[in-house]
Amino acid sequence: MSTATIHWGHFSVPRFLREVWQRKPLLLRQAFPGFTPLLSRAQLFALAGDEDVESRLLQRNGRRWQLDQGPFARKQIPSVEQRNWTLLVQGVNLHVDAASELLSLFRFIPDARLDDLMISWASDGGGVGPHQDAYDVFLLQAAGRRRWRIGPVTDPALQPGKPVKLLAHFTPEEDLILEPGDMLYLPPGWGHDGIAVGSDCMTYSIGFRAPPQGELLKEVLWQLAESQHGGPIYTDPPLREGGAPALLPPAMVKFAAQAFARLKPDSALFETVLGTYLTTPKPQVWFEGAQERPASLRRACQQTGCRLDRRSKMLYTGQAVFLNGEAVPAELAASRLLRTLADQHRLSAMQVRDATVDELAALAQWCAQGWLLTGEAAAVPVATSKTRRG
Ligand SMILES: [Mn+2]
Repeated sequence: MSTATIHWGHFSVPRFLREVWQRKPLLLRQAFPGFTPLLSRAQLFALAGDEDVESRLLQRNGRRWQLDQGPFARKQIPSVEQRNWTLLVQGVNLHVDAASELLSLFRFIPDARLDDLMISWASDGGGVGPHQDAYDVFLLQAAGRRRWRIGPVTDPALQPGKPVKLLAHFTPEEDLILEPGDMLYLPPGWGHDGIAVGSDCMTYSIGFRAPPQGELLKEVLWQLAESQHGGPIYTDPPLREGGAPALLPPAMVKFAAQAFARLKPDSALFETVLGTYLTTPKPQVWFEGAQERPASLRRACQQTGCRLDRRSKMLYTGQAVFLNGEAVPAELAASRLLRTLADQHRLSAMQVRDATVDELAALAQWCAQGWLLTGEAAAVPVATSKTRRG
């Protein structure tokens, strides 16, 4: 697949960011003219059979919904002729280079917001029902047709007793049919209900997560607590024998409150927490390390350049560089070369030749861990799906 560009029509990236992003939906007809699906139906179903891939199967029978979690053997997936079911495959960009390349077209949004590419396949009538998400999402129609009914959510109440979150009272404002190559953008909290019109409907959801503040706070507090290394241990105040052994000692409550009051988070800590948290690979991600020795990996980087593996996540701030859940060592924290790698996802042989000894050692180390690819693998990725099957 040649990764085309997004055809913005009357829009452009700057105009989209100024007028639409996080504000209102936008339908881009033929955003990808002549779009060819990155995976066939058979390849997608095969991916859903892999234990390292997150997948779900949702079937509707009248008002009854049934949700199952993958992996799915082919015989567990209903016949494509059967109506009203959909298969959702999460994180396709982690497994398919071409999907990762497609996501790179959306890097006008900060990487820190990017979640994944989910592919849904639906039989006639299939869909996930009316709902809203805490995501900005681009819904690219890859094959077949899907009818989208969209509208602001005025009542967030959910239908009781359903295995998925379905809006109880959804009043769509717009009714759209998307054809292959069309793309619909929806801001977070916008209600939507997409139903396959005819079989073989494939929709690509490019999701940008809006993390809730409480979730980030949880990470900050967790890391702050870790940095205390346990701290002083609790000692009893003078005890007197009494008739209330089950009473929680007020001194212990005060002791916990003092520990909290002693926390002095500075802005560097918040950066470290977010940088490591947002680059931590998802639990089902694993890397294949390289077998070569450090010296030959260094030479390979210098001769062919290198690129980030599609599963690697890299972010930076003014003070730090983060890769796959780790901050780089202090001597590399100011590296411009590493920031270039983070922004471009690759370094040319010429760029690597300017690397310092420390930078080159780090690149070789990451190659050894499989976070970075070099040699032939560093060349422009080809559209191959993952070969390993669980
Ligand atoms: Mn959705």
